[in-house]
Amino acid sequence: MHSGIKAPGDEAIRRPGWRRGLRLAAIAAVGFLAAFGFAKLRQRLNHVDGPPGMRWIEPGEFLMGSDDGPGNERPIHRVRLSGFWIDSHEVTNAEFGRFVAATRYVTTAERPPEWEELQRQLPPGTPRPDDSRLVPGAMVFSPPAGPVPLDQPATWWRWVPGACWKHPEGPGSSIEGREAHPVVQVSWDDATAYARWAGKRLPTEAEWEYAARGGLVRRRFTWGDRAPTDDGHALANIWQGRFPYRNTAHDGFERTAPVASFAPNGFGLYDMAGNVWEWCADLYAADAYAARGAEPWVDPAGPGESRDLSEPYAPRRVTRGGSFLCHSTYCESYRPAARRGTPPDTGMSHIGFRCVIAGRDWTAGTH
Ligand SMILES: [Ca+2]
Repeated sequence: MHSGIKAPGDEAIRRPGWRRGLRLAAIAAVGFLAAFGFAKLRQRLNHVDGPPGMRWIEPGEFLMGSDDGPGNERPIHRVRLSGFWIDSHEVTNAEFGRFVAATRYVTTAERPPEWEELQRQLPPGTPRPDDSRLVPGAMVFSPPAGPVPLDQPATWWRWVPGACWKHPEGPGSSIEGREAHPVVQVSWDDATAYARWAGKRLPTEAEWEYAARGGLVRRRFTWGDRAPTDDGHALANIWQGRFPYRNTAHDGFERTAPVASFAPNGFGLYDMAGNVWEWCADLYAADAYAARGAEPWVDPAGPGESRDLSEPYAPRRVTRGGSFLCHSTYCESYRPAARRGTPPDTGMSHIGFRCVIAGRDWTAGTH
């Protein structure tokens, strides 16, 4: 028989297998399309139903903290959270500007510091500073000319009278051209006031970390375990070079970057690592996790009082996410477990925030 002609028997044997393959492929295709369509539909519903610029974070449980980081991140413990909406990016200068225009809000950095308030945060007996020091201003990152001891942040931070959100580096600087950058030089009070105006609130520290992890479990970074390098593919706006005096800005940004300049995490959230630190609602306690046992903590709202042995007089609020100043040789605070306590009344070049709305239901605000 000619090899190109099939015997009737061959056809009969082959056809069922061929048909079965086709049927399986069809089923797989339908399944894929259904899943894809469902995901798309869900995404669209999110888009239509959700607050603008926010992502829905499903209720769930996660492992908070780390076992190999600084003591204030330990131990890893279980946390269960209700669902919430979270801003997909940090609050920008443009957004903050709309708030200020609508409310004529004056930020902490634009008001003269009150001695009575300062006094409460300083060791008893601290003399009153000269009036020339009690002027509006904020802390501006000012890189030294060369290497300095890394335990002396005062060598790279400068109190600049007149520095505020509109003039982040002081008088003469402006946010023109930086409308899409995260707002900085805002205090915890400023961030809270903005959130209230927007019908939102600041995230709890637990909500922030859950969102930052983007669904990954026990990973070192928001994108996985690959450590950023000084000359490799940029994963976030952090520091490259020698901290704090030589920044090669290999990632494209010496200071803040426009929000969403880097890839989002698994939950579609931008800049949960680097760019600017973000205020959280919680008071800061270095040992906040110590009392948390094996049972999951449900919707933890942080300690009732601020505890930080290194700063016994100044109550602090939690900041998260690290900033454009973070480098592995100084602080690897772009890790999602990293946490820091920051005086709530101080504006700084590298601190901003984002907001959340608790629960699926939300009411459209007027803004
Ligand atoms: Ca950078």
